[in-house]
Amino acid sequence: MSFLKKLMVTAAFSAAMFVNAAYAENVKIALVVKSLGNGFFDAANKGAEEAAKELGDVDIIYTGPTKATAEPQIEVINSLIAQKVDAIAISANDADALVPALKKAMDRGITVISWDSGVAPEGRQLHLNPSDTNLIGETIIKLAADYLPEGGDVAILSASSTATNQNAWIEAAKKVLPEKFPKINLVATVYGDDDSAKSTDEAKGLLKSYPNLKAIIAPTTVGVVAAAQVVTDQGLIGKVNVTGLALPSEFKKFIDNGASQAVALWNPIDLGYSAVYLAHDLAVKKEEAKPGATLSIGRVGKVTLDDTNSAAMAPPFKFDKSNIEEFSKIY
Ligand code: RAM
Repeated sequence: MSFLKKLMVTAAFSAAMFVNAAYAENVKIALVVKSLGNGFFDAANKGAEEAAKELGDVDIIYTGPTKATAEPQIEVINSLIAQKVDAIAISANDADALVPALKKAMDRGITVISWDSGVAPEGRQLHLNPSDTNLIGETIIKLAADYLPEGGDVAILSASSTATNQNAWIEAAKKVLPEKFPKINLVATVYGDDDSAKSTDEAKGLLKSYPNLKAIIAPTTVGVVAAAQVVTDQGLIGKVNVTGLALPSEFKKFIDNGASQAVALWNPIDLGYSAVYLAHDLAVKKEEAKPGATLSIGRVGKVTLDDTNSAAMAPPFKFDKSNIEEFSKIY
């Protein structure tokens, strides 16, 4: 073999080695959701895949339990530890119950962040909120109050009773009620567990127990659809306004038929994108999670961590007759 040929063969061989090595070193990021089959999380996964493509060295494992509870989520975490993933980005079904399993993951060198629904600080390196918690709390009440000038009874249909995010929003909502919305009377909070059937039953139960109910506020994309369907089926359009946090693609028909005047949400695609971006940059040690740190998240911009290593993204966005059509095509 001529010297030149030898050189070319060696070069090709090393290039192949390099490609293999690069492939073997792809950062494995598990996007763990509260439960599978939820359109909100499927939209977040779209963003996760987008970030993976942009970063170029990421494999996404999109996973979660079938029910939105802590126990099966712990099993998912343990299996990801066994698979030796590089990072876990989780939307938690319980702030505390997941901590031991996530601590074990961190002890093994796995990067752990929470997003959407948080884990207690000792169980993760950072938490990414979709938006400011107090702002979301106030928004969900305002969405009902804006269409109730005379005030009246409202009830909350939440996700699971241990969901960190919904519980924080409801607490924030209750705080602003007396001062900012004195005519709004919150009569009950019930839990549909982000399960369509349970949410439907709970919505029916509210309508039965509170015949004067003027609005159902569901700060969950699963619950809000179930409640609007019940109001539609029971011929209560115009009497009970359903509102809360909804995915435009799933909810458009209830704005169209009048079961709801307006809902709100943030961009779930951006949220999934950002979670993966942050998990990646911590895993490859490009960024460090510490109070006060400002972290870059690609096309989404930057976030700054507070003293609990939490950050918040953009304000929620309101959807009504004027714009839901447009957004329903995006998420
Ligand atoms: C449901 C989930 C999720 C929440 C949205 C608004 O899909 O409970 O955690 O952020 O609603």
